Amino acid sequence: MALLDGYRGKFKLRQVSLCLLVREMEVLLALKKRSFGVGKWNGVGGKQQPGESIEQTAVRETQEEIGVTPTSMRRVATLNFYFVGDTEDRNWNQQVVVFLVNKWDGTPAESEEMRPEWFKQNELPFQKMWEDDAYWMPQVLEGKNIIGHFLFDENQKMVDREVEESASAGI
Ligand code: 8OG
Repeated sequence: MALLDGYRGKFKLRQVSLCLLVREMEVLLALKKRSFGVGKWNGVGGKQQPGESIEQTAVRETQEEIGVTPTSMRRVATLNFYFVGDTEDRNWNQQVVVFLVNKWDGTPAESEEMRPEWFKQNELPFQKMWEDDAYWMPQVLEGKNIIGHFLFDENQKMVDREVEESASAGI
């Protein structure tokens, strides 16, 4: 039995947004300067607030973190994260909803939280990214829709994964 079987579908997952700005052969990643994921390169995003759609969260977080407003974006992945030992009362599991953004207003700028930089899509800094990213980010940059499930242990090491292509990126 796959390790993930003990987790998948057991919890209501909090939703979190993640936006990847893309332009000709490049993707914008930002270095996280504080809190969860510090020192890692990632897209921009954060937690959904009450009353917000996940698309609204994605736009607000992108404005807050790098000072640009997405004007054209597409949902491309739904990633479910579980952590070994999660229970109803103590859990860090969450669902990351990923958007590709191909039009925006403004110019990406550094904030207290993140330092943005353009990377070639075929030269991503996987050694300094979340471990799961290598299993879905190249695919979404190629235009695929992905649904993923990932299990991490208490040292933030990935211990199981399931990644599938989907006709749409919904749940
Ligand atoms: O609000 P906060 O900074 O905690 O949001 C965390 C951000 O990190 C949010 O945009 C979702 C994103 N994120 C995870 N896990 C992973 C992951 O494994 N890979 C990537 N690329 N992003 C992740 O929370």
